[in-house]
Amino acid sequence: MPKRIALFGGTFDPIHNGHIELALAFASLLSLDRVIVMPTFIPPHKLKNDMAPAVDRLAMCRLACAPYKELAVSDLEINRRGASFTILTLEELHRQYPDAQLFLLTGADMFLTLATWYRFADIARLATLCAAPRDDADAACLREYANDLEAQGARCVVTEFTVPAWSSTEVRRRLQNGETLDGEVPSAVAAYIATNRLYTQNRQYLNKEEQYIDIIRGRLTPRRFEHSLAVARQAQHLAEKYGADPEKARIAGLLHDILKDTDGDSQLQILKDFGILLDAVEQKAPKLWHARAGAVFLQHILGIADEEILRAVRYHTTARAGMSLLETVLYLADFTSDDREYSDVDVMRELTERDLEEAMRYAVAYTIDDLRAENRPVHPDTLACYHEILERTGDTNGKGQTPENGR
Ligand code: DGI
Ligand code: FE
Ligand code: FE
Repeated sequence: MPKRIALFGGTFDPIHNGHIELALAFASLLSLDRVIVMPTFIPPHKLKNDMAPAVDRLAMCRLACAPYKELAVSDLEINRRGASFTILTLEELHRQYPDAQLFLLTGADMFLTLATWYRFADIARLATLCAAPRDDADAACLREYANDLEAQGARCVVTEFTVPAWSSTEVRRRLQNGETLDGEVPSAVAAYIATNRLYTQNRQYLNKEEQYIDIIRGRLTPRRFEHSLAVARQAQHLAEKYGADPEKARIAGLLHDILKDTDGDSQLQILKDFGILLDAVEQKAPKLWHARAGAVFLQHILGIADEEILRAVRYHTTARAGMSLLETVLYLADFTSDDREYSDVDVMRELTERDLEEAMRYAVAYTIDDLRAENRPVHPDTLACYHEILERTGDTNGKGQTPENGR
């Protein structure tokens, strides 16, 4: 039986990292056995049209709290469906855990209104009232207010540390403007929002592609953005020419470098969040991360389910043995797009127009030579790709053409 339990209520629309940080900070500060995250029911007449349905708010809380053993999520208030009076919930918790000491966690804003809450005296009798300031000014305000409450017999905890003022409103605003989230919410929550298209009703895209272009514009430097558009054009062209799906090729081209300008730590974090382990060569080669992490981002955060597109992005840097036509098209489009300028880009373009296999042989040999010249590790997938081409084309005595460096 847990002995020290905190109730953390709120609309959680959506739950964000500030909420999690606050809950974990109190769990450790107060040695809590459990923090119960309790999304409030919102009566239908109070639902604003940018709010997410209760089931989704609940699901996001569950995803966000899943990694932490001290955080639990309750659907008590949502299932009760009446107005979410905190005192009723506290009394219910008191019935369930008669021996436990109860705490009530609130955001700084809410804390400053506590005295006006329905049956405040009973709330104060049942639970210790806790808040964390957002900054120093806030801290002074909260302490003064806490003193007043204590004068009325309440027990209060206002923390010494501050918790940054992240907000659900800001998360919704970003999503409505087509901006991407960047660490404001746990990755699993971002994925859920994307998959279920929450908070984006106000933004009407003509099609997916328009949305993807907005997303990469926000994430990439202007130069990398132009590169992505150029690779999309070239991938579409090659797909039309060689019989791959031009639509998929365009999308893969647009999105292939989606994480190229994201810092390495964030890329590693995305991989970690979704349980992807890097192999030994990948760990030593940060340039390879954007392809793997990019594919994971597309799948889990943008909600792209198409395996062909995901694989094309995943292998666009290393290539691999057994590549599909779409993978080959993207790989070569990345080498031959309009914006590329390395010493023998013209040879590469000419080969790509003539014969995909020859072009792959040249491109992969080029990459391997380049890496060897710089003493960087060559990924086993790249070598496997190269050996497969040599076997297929019957050229087993050496690497065929060995291009110059300079890409
Ligand atoms: O993202 P782009 O610049 O458009 O192109 P890309 O995704 O093909 O990345 C090219 C970089 O990746 C380039 O610096 C070489 C590096 N790279 C490609 N294959 C390997 C590799 N690096 C290592 N260490 N091992 C590889 O097998
Ligand atoms: Fe790339
Ligand atoms: Fe690229």
